[in-house]
Amino acid sequence: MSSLFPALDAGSERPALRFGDRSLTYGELRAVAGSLAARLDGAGRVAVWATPTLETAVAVVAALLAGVPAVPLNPKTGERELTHIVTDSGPALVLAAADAELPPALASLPRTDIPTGVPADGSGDRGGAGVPPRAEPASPADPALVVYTSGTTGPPKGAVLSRRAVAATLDALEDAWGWTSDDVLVHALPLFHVHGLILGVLGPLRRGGSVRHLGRFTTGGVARELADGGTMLFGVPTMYHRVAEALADEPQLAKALAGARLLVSGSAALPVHDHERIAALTGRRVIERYGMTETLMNTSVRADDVEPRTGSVGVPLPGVDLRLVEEDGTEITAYDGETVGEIQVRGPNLFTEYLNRPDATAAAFDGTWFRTGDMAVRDADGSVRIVGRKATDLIKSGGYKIGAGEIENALLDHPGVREAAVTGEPDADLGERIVAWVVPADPGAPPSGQELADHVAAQLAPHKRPRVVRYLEVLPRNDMGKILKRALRG
Ligand code: MCA
Ligand code: AMP
Repeated sequence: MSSLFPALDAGSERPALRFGDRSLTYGELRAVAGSLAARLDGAGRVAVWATPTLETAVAVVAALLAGVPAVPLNPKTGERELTHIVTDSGPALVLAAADAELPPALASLPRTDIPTGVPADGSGDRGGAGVPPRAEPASPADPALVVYTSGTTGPPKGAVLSRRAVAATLDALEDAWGWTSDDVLVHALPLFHVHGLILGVLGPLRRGGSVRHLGRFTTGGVARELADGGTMLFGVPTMYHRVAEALADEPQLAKALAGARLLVSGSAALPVHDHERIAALTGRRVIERYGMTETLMNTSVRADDVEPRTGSVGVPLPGVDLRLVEEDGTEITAYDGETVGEIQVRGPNLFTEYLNRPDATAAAFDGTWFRTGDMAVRDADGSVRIVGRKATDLIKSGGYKIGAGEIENALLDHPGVREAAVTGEPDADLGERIVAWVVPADPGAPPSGQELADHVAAQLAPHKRPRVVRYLEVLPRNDMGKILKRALRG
């Protein structure tokens, strides 16, 4: 793997990135990201203020060209979580769009504005002629990105993802999806997670194709871009649910989806009802792939699969070993569609470690196998169906993974809260919604649900805020004092 982005080395007038009315060709991206990369050489880790804009894509590409690991930051992250991420990852500087306002938690970091205009030295004509391709100094085992992800307890951990892992996962998807330089990917995913950033931006760039990012998700935006040359759509189930809801009233949307080459859903399970509504109204089947921040992509339904695969996440990707394991560690050999076990994986797609957390890294592996915590069955043809999750304290809401423990800790920091427990409840739109069970410090004057939601949003992130708050006089506990979450029901 000499380069993560062969098409960027070549430079051309082909479109690479489009965000709203701003775009860059491969030649322009080479010039802009190349000049930023020259300034980052040897910088150590760099944080990227990952707004859903052209700047974020340029900054991450520049960091990769410079061989400097990038730490994408959710620009809506609250104070407590941002302070943790910055302290833990220790970036040398933060890259941000020139017009971005940075919060106090980043005040101590030097800031570099991300350019998006081609340098004025003549190196950036549309084809980028005259700019020598940059040698990427890093080796495949070197870190490309550190992506923060929630666990059941404690603050988020930084998953260190190597250049090899990024390349391996994207090349495996090329095979599974017939992904080529002719593909124009449309999406509106956030750019601080694997789905939106690695698959959704680095994916098209590695293929020499292009990406059109909508800035924010709307069904109208999806319809417009797919009708105007988009060939692929990536989304989380909440987005496909909203598409399914809108189809009856938006004939242009159905037509645009019908014309796409590939509709891909991931990050959480797409409910059968939404699969079926989309298939019925567009004639197209959404395919699912299954991955994790720590493993990148593990399985996918193949684009050339002729069978409808509703409810399946497909077969292991090339290079990925996957096994199912019983509670006692015994490997399940049956491909019977009913024996449930934990998915464990190994392959070049796996993360290297959790940053500064050798304990957590060691606990995540069973020998060379990574324990995903996802429970599944395998069908006779090797395809995998996910049936649940080992940890009840992990919630998937809108495709975001959220640990109950981090929300409980934030709630307990509120002076009006004496005790708190957090659970996930089924939600047609979000998959699961976060429910906070609160024993108020003063039963006569409990803090309002809005106040607690705002508190969690300000400390952690808006997507971690409770959508429902229920008040109790005491939390149900067992003899050992452990909260009985199963006894908490609406
Ligand atoms: C509401 N808002 C608030 C508050 N209440 N802000 C501060 N304080 C409050 N109390 C704001 C929100 O910030 C947001 O602002 C707006 O109100 C609406 O927010 P919300 O209702 O939460 O969400 P939504 O706009 O309805 O978003 C649904 C969504 C989103 C678009 C589907 O959940 C999403 O983008 N999900 C993608 C998750 C993802 O990419 N996961 C990948 C990780 P504003 O309007 O300004 O936005 S998993 C992964 O990477 C693995 C590898 C995999 O397999 O893919
Ligand atoms: P994250 O840690 O945020 O990267 O989320 C990874 C988790 O998302 C996995 O462990 C799964 O539980 C879930 N996930 C991802 N893709 C799918 C899918 N297609 N179907 C069901 N669950 C999924």
